[in-house]
Amino acid sequence: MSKYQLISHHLCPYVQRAVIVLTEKNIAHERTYIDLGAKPDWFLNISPLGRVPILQSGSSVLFESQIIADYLDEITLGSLYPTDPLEKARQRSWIEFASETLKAIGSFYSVSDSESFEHQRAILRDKFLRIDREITGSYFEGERFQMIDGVWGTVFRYLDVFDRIENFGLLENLDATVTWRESVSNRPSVASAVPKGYAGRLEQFLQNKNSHISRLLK
Ligand SMILES: N[C@@H](CCC(=O)N[C@@H](CS)C(=O)NCC(=O)O)C(=O)O
Repeated sequence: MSKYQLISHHLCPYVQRAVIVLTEKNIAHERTYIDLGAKPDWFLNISPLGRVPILQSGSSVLFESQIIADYLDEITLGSLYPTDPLEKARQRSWIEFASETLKAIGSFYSVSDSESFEHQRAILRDKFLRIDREITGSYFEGERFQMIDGVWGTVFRYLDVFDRIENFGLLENLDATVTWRESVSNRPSVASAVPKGYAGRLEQFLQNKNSHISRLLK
């Protein structure tokens, strides 16, 4: 049995955040996928917030994806953060912004009428407009893959499915973000962070939402 067990869900972007660091840092681990619609008792017993990811190491339980990702980064060589404390803090600010962008994506695919959908589309577009100004290379900062790139890789993955539905113009004229998205999505740790059949599962999930985007999917 591996030292680390990651309690996961097939579609969860926060789980991917941990998986990307486990892969980048070559950390042996096992993953257990659970059904969040029928959470097992053993999971509810160990997960204080009832959410994935959970990282178990012996009798220790860690929760909250960024805390897990930072711990895995700290116990291995070659940090995925800049060494300068101010630059590190700045990147962590934009990591927090990625979590807010994931919430905006959740609203974007959940609203049921076209007016609310357009409103959420504008909110989401604004998130990309803001991050676009911060990018300084083919990765977020220069040419080195860092923690922030993996985190935003989990955001960009949604766009792959959205793009198959329609051009929502989320990245229109945002050339830096378009390049960044491509570099990050091609990074092996990011590309392999989801289980087989991910895209089909996400489409099914969106279809079941009974929202505006569900109707566009059909
Ligand atoms: N802030 C948390 C968010 C994790 C999260 O929202 N996980 C979702 C799946 S993507 C979950 O477990 N939801 C189940 C629930 O809230 O009941 C983190 O970064 O770990």
